[in-house]
Amino acid sequence: MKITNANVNITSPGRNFVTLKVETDEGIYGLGDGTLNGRELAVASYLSDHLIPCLIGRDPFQTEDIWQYFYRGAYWRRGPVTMAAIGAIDMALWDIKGKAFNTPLYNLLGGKSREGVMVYAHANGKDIDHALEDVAKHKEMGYKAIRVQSGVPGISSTYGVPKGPGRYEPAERGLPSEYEWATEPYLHHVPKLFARAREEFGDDLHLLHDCHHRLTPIEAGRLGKELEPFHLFWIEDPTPAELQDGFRVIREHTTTPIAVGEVFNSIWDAHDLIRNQWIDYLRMTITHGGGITALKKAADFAALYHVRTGFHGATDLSPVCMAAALHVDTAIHNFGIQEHMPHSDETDVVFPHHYMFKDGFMFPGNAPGLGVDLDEKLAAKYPYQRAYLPVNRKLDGALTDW
Ligand code: CS2
Ligand code: MG
Repeated sequence: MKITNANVNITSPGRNFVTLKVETDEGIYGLGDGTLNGRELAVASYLSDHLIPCLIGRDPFQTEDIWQYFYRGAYWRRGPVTMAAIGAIDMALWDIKGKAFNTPLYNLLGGKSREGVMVYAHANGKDIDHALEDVAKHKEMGYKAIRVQSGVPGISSTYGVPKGPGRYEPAERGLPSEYEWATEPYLHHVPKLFARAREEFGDDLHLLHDCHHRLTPIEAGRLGKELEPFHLFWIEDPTPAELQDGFRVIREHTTTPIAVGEVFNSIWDAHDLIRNQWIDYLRMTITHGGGITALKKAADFAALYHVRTGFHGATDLSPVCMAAALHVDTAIHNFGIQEHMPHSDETDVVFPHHYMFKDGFMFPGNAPGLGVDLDEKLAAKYPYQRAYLPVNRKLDGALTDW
């Protein structure tokens, strides 16, 4: 089989997505997600201008060699743009392989290690009462694990909480908006939120929380320690992770499990975190981490150190990436949990898919390959719209991590 053509589709059914379609001389095509929230066009250009010309004519079954060709062969390694582009190609090639063998992707990755993939939902509210109402709603929908974020008194905008009515969506159309941040009110507030959550929902529901890179290691240690009585499933991104050593400090102070990795684009970003057992869950994204080939290796490496997976599944990853994550989740032994932030109906019809949700679990479906398609005619009705993630400032105006 030979790759005859590849093109990049950019569409915005509710939000922007970058999708690579790779075609072959046998009429089989594969899809890959290359969406990088707020930087979509850079990945599209990297693919169209630099990678696709080198892809034409290759055998799509050579997933390992093609991955190495674009990673090692570029001389310039890593970075979110490069790795999202490689991730899109890798995903599309695995999709082709599954379709060519007429089998769902998980069968090519080791088969089924489990029947269903436990997912966690997002619950949020402008204050504790509203956040807990939203938890009740998601529990009613069958979720066994729920991430809880609430507005913090004294801070006008908080990560994870929509500014108005409607679902939370991190990217906003137009230029970046500015959020506000203060650590002390947040640290006072979060233990109260989870005390109330345990009081109302008992011990069985898994509760999670995302700190979204905002604390120093010692502040994260304090938060983790104060949350111990409420036994969270994890706290996520307690501190920015460029300094992997920072997690040693957190570990010295708390037994609350830690999840990190949605902004990583290489296993080297997590190398010290994993081999020192400073984290419990690796949250890399199949797209941004370089695709299925790279993430399967990362998960196998993490398994040696009792680190499980909790792959990123926000709405800025397209249904193509969601499907890829569900196939990997189904196949690997050290799966932990999968994030599930449902796409809008507009997005779902542009990307018809076989994966499904039932009673707190998701299933990749049994269609060959990834089991996701792209309705190109419909996609063309939603042209790209400039959108950015917000930036964040402390109350004195200093820029801080969003
Ligand atoms: C988040 C994301 O899903 C998560 O845990 O941290 O919503 C993140 O903010 C976005 O993916 C950024 O693009
Ligand atoms: Mg997160």
